[in-house]
Amino acid sequence: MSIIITAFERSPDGGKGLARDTRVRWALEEAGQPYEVRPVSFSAMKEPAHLAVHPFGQIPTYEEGDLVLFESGAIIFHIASRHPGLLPEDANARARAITWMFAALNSVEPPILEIVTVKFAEGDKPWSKERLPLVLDRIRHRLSQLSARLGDAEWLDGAFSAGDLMMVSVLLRTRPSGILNEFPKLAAYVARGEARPAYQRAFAAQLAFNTAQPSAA
Ligand code: GTB
Repeated sequence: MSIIITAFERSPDGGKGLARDTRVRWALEEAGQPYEVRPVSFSAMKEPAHLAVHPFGQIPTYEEGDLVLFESGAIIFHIASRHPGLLPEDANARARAITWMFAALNSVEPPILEIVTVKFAEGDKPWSKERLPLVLDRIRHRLSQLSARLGDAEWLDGAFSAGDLMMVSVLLRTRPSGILNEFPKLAAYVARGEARPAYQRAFAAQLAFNTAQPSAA
């Protein structure tokens, strides 16, 4: 059954891999699953055809036969559940890997996303400049806790898992802020994720997609 995901027609990051289709591409590459990409423009995202696939008018989505999914976490959990390589066989280790997926999405990503809110959505507000250092300190607090837990381990809990895929993807969102450099163990952890051949293929694919010349038609 062929897999189709959606991605920005042109990501605002110009191919830096920060949009959430990259994490889905990465999971598919780790699982050895071929996929196609349907580009969606910002305006098309809010049209009924795309809203039927994604109720919030966003990317990424995932279609496989009559299965239609949205939310990168649910998509990656689905891929990891159906194919070997992203979740351990042992039931307890599997539960812990899933816990790290949730931790990435529910405890680490939210403070990081506040940077975007404060800089862009609220950038013109008079209190925005004062708020930014508070947001950065909240991120620092969470990253220091994560760094303490990771310690000198290669991955969060034994072998690389979907938990690491999600955590590395979330941490990559801090790259434009430079804050990751304050946490050498986390920076090295992210570098290990980026060095994985599956990540490299996913990154190259989204870059090619975002830098392709528009067709003459
Ligand atoms: N919780 C959802 C999930 O995990 O799938 C969130 C999905 C989401 O935020 N999608 C964004 C989107 O479709 C793209 S990834 N936005 C358009 C809209 O809401 O209208 C977020 C994103 C966008 C751009 C960059 N960038 O340019 O660096 C990085 C991340």
